[in-house]
Amino acid sequence: MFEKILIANRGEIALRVLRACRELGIRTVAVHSVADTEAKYVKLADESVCIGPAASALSYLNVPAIISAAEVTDAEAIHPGYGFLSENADFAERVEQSGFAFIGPRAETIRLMGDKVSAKDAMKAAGVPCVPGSDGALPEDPKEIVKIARTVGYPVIIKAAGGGGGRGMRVVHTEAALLNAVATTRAEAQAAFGNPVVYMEKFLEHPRHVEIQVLADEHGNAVYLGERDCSMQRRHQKVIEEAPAPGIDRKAIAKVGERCAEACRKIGYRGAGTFEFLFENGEFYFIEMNTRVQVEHPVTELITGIDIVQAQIRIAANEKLWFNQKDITFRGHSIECRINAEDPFKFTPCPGKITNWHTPGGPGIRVDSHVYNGYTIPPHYDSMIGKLIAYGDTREQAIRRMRIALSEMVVEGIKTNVPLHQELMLDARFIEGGTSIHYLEHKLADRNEVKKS
Ligand code: MV4
Repeated sequence: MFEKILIANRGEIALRVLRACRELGIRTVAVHSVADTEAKYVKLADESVCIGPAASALSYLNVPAIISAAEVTDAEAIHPGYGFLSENADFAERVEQSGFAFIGPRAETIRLMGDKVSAKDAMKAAGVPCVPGSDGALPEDPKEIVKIARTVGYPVIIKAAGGGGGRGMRVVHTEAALLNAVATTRAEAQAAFGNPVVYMEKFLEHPRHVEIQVLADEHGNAVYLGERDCSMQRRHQKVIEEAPAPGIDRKAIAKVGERCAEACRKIGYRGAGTFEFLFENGEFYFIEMNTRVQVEHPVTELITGIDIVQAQIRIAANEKLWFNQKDITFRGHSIECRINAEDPFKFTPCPGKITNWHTPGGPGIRVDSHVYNGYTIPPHYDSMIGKLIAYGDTREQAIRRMRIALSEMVVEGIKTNVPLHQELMLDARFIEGGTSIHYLEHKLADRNEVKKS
């Protein structure tokens, strides 16, 4: 096992990785920007290194500074967390070339999944069900493009190979709009990602976002840890996640989960990963793969009892998976509310000083947050200040516990989205379960309509 790990991230995930390291008896190095000198994980880490000014581009994205910090502190491995450099194949390559272990997949795997066309090709070849569409990149020939769209059937969606997570896509409803949409998406993709390659899919109108968590080791073993439903989102930012996904047949999950695990074995995947699917009319359609630990990993941890961050570290240290698929059991239900420092109605960020902070507790409640009473949220980063995670024997119990937890939560000095979560935990459609990816946005639009009238 490693003796010392450098954590190349900030916020709650830096603290989460630090705690995993502690439990494994591994010493930690926190790297931080000037703006995060007072952060909790910086103080709790065994060592810390300031790697640059507040701007992420000069600190948390500063590859030479991070590698130098690993060198001077004699760390053996680097955990990238999520966001920042976590899915940057060049970073993973530089880390390994500098003699450190990258806690994540091999650079070539990150590169394969970073290109959404090659990711889909690889998954299709490995037997993962995909959204029907162009097989690979769209050709230049307009006649060919029109032909492909006729075969797929309108509406279609044009997506950038270099995009992902909702960036660089355009829905097309008619043949008349097709070629313009392709040209515009290409131009935007070139400008945003330096890659004009686009592909086409059938546009699914009311899907749910259901993702499969996997773990794979360097010895050919791979398992799936069930699914998460992340449909409750606004502008491609997830707001609530839960596991298991309400109302989906367990046999269907086992089938798609096994396909994902088998795909991991086929491509030689290493570490934790997430297969993103759209789920509509009882079918799963792969869209993208994430090669990092995800914000919402705790809901899976609570229903499986498996520590995903520790698993990432042990896999990076070349350990064999210490359990197999039949040892994994799914018990109870877990829901996560992302707590953001933002206006609960206008969604504008609201950084500043927390003048009073009390977190809830009691049976089945977990709070993953790096903030504390008197902490000042810097304006330079993401507005998520923590995650409230509830567990119960049933979904109903998890919801009840979440309502109580939200009522106990005290955050003063800044605005947060706690009132939105309180509203959602009482929302009839949420309580029923199984809402589509559009539900929250429609609900918020309706709410604004009511306010205007
Ligand atoms: C789609 C889709 C409908 N049909 N693909 C958005 C994020 C990116 N990961 C893929 N996205 C979508 N791809 C087809 N063929 C709808 C979306 C989508 C979405 C997906 C997941 C979660 C939230 C979303 C919000 C809007 C659109």
